[in-house]
Amino acid sequence: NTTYNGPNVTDSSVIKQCPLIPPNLAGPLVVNKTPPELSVIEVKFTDVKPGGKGSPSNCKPRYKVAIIIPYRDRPQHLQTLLYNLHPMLLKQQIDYQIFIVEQEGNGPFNRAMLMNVGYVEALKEKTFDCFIFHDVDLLPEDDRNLYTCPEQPRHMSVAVDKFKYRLPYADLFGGVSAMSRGQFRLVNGFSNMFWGWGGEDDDMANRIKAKGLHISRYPPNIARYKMLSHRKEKANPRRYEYLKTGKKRFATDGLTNLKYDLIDKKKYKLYTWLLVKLTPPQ
Ligand code: NGS
Repeated sequence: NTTYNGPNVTDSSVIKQCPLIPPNLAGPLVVNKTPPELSVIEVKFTDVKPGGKGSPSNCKPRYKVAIIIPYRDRPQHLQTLLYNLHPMLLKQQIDYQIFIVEQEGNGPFNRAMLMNVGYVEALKEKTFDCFIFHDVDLLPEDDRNLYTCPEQPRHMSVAVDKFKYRLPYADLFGGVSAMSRGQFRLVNGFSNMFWGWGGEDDDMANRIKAKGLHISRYPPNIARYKMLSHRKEKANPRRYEYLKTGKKRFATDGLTNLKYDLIDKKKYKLYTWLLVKLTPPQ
């Protein structure tokens, strides 16, 4: 007469949950701005699985994380980011996948809309818990900056070398930011109205506040990044106007009216690539 007491936790065949704090973090990282060719990186990164996926082999990850990178025409930046990001994410013992969401055509760039697309398309693959929205030109400098699901939306790129490692203003939510699946749905994602540079992240900060959430941050000695240099993009002259009137559109402008065509999708070794044609909202 034996009673079953559930799985034996001392049994080495049962994989345990990963520790809350990953054990092999180093702290400050050596950032490399001159990476080898992509084909060389692909061979070198044996722990990265096709589609740009990684997960720990010896413990059960706590978080399923989609890294969403809005993109167009920055191959050098992409190569550099992938070279620096994958090793850090592998050490963080998360279950992750990198999505490059590329805007088709030469029209004004819509970073926010690409991130909305990334959220929707990533969820077709897996029920990710957490979404990290990541500019292609920002390289993390410390592996204690965990790419995990925050209790509150988390602004990750707190201290950037370009701003002398000081936060330019308190409500900044641009660069790299993290939101849970539920938080992003709650705020209806990003606005689809911001074509050209600027403002879309400030509108998201307003959405976050309007839903009673707040922006959280790691300390600046950890949430550090180097920015790769590039030409300044053309700013959207209407961004202040849209910001001012944003509140009345929070419920109707975002995930709820997102329109796009997925032109192509490929799983490369180091990332999942989505080519997207955006349709401006009516
Ligand atoms: C603000 C922009 C934000 C932008 C931030 C930092 O002025 O979208 O600068 O930009 N807001 C408006 O234009 C209304 S950065 O220098 O990092 O490119 O994120």
